[in-house]
Amino acid sequence: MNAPASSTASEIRTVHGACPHDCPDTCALKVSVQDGRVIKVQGRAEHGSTHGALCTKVSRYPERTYHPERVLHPLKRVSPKGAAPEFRRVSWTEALADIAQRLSAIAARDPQAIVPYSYAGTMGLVQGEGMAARFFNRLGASALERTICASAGAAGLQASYGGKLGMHLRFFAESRLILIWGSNSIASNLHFWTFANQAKRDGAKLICIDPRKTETADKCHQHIALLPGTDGALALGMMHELIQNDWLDHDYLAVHVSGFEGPGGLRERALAWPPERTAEVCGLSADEVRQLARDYAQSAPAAIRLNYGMQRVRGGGNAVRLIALLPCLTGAWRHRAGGLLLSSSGWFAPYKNTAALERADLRAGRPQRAINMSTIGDDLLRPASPGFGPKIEALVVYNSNPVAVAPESPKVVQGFSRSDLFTVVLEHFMTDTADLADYVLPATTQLEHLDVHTSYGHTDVLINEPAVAPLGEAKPNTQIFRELAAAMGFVEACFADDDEALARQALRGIDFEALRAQGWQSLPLAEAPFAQGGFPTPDGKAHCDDALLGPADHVPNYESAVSAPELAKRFPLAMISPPARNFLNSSFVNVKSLRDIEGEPLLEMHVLDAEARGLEDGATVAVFNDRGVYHCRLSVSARARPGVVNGLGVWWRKLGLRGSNVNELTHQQLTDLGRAPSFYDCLVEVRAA
Ligand SMILES: Nc1nc2c(c(=O)[nH]1)N[C@H]1C(S)=C(S)[C@@H](COP(=O)(O)OP(=O)(O)OC[C@H]3O[C@@H](n4cnc5c(=O)[nH]c(N)nc54)[C@H](O)[C@@H]3O)O[C@H]1N2
Ligand SMILES: Nc1nc2c(c(=O)[nH]1)N[C@H]1C(S)=C(S)[C@@H](COP(=O)(O)OP(=O)(O)OC[C@H]3O[C@@H](n4cnc5c(=O)[nH]c(N)nc54)[C@H](O)[C@@H]3O)O[C@H]1N2
Ligand code: SF4
Ligand SMILES: [Mo]
Repeated sequence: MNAPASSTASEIRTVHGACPHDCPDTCALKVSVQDGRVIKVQGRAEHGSTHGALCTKVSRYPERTYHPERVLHPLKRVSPKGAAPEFRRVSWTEALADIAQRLSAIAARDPQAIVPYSYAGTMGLVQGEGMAARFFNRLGASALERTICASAGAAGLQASYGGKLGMHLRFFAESRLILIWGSNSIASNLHFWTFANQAKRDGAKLICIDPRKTETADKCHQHIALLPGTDGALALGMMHELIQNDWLDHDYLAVHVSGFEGPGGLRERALAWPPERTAEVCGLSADEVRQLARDYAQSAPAAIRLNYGMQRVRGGGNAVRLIALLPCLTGAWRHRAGGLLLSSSGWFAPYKNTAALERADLRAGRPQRAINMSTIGDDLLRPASPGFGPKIEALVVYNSNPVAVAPESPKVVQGFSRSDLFTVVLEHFMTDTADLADYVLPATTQLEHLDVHTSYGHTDVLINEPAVAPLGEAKPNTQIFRELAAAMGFVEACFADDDEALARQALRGIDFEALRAQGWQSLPLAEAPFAQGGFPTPDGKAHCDDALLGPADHVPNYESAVSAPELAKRFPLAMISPPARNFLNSSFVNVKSLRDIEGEPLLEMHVLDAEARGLEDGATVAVFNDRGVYHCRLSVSARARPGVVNGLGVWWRKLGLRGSNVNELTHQQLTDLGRAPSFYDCLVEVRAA
């Protein structure tokens, strides 16, 4: 049933798949194949969290795979960088030989001038950093700090808990109170919403904490529309109330938490945040803060679904660190339906054999400088220097679309347009990034290759079997790096490992045959992981003594009236740019049926802000600051709170209005912890275009 073998005419065969996208749900797929063609992609009914349902995007996965604009053979650039992109079809032999020659010449001077650039176009262990990491380690290339999404929150969780660990998804169904915090779950974490909705039907209260009145906020009992970047302050204000009203679990605190009591401890620091101060910083009323703390303390079990939206600001790391301590103060962790979930990915750590998969030993002690993917705009424009190392001379991009998704795109575009930069892009489509490549190499989609997947929203390992043969001349990422390794003269045996060997090497303690047979394997984990403490820190306790910012637990955004008053006079609106429901980051923007649902790139603005500017609903507007201009359609909407505008979705620049997207406006300053971008820490002004 799982073999990619050919089927007899008209017989429908089903194949076990896994959704490859950067989404916490990692759905189990049932892929139906007829006459060598995928005819349908559905959710596996038997899989616990997938429950037979997919989001609209991935139900359209065949439309994406069989898209008439799929790149199906290697392309070589024939127009100068900066001019309209023109490419010529070349053979794999010609492309690989030329790329190997170009990279070898650079490597002979300094291999660190070559930089891999990848993220989560696929989350698969095999097609992600499987063969690719081996290739770049053997080459001695620069490392990439993969910070663009989650590293501030990861650092916050690490500080509090010692790892990226959280509640089990399914037990949210039994919670009495759920704080949906910085998460538009209905759009971006649909299969969590199913469990939250179950709790709601059983009488639980749902509270959404989000500057935007999202589709999820519509379905919650209460919406707390705080200002962007003030979540750390809100957590401190809640703690103030928990302490003042003695809503603490003293036994849990005494045995399982360190750094709460004593001079400089969290108790003392939180007492500096009475509801009035908190309310002023957060743009809320003091009663909202008091009532939130009361609800949180008095409804057991209380659960928090935190998501990454709230950590894309200067203080994002410490905000996560503080929110993660709330269930330690109340002892919510004692119950399996209490606690917090930001990411479950740490549960997989013992089962992932990264050393075997990525083979860091192939670096053989050579130096390795790291380039932060979130500052690629600046770094491409930097000359060689002792602090920076060599100028970047070559980029190999796979599983990512940096020209659209990285912050401050005017600089990213300028960097990618350098005529002396050699860029290779492995892609399905001619994205904004592929348009600036020297070579575009056709990669397979999830329906055409093998992979294994972990998840950051649940705790199952999944397999994805290839359903059909690669289309055209497309090859899996692994195969492209295998052939590139051969062309470069790398002879180590590990470059001959096939994808199944890579999949087996990537996992340990998982029965691979059982995984194949069922399509997934669940990790054997405790139901209430921290009921008796046991955090993965050296002393087994949760830590609030890591005052990583020093005495200030909360910092205002880089761009705010508090920290940059002159800037705020010129650009008085705070802009956040959360995901669009029918795209996945910049993926699917080119799938017409999905783009038709989204319509046009939108900026949501409150009616008071629109009236103050004489702007009408539906107008084409220019959103601008000192970094750039973004053209989009204005939606005068109650989804925006006064003073905050919502620029939805990361559109492909070339499919947006006048060739721009929201990252024209974002900046490259990094978060307090984790060296991540602060996409939602951005001031703008808006005028009619
Ligand atoms: N449909 C769809 N699903 C997706 C994605 C997508 O692009 N489209 N992206 C995927 C990816 S890459 C990720 S990382 C995950 C999670 O990605 P997230 O970015 O967490 O996704 P959301 O839950 O949609 O959005 C976060 C929410 O945070 C809110 N927010 C913004 N600033 C603040 C703030 O300062 N404080 C608070 N409390 N809230 C704030 C936004 O208004 C938004 O509603 O989702 C994944 N799922
Ligand atoms: N302003 C703003 N910017 C943001 C965000 C935001 O909320 N606001 N969100 C940020 C977040 S959370 C993230 S995670 C990043 C996401 O940034 P990226 O990880 O770059 O995500 P995508 O834009 O989806 O681009 C992934 C690309 O990989 C390609 N791909 C998919 N599978 C394969 C494969 O098997 N092989 C190859 N070679 N290519 C493949 C797809 O075709 C797609 O073009 O964007 C960030 N940028
Ligand atoms: S994008 Fe998320 S919800 Fe949609 S199919 Fe993939 S894992 Fe499931
Ligand atoms: Mo992300």
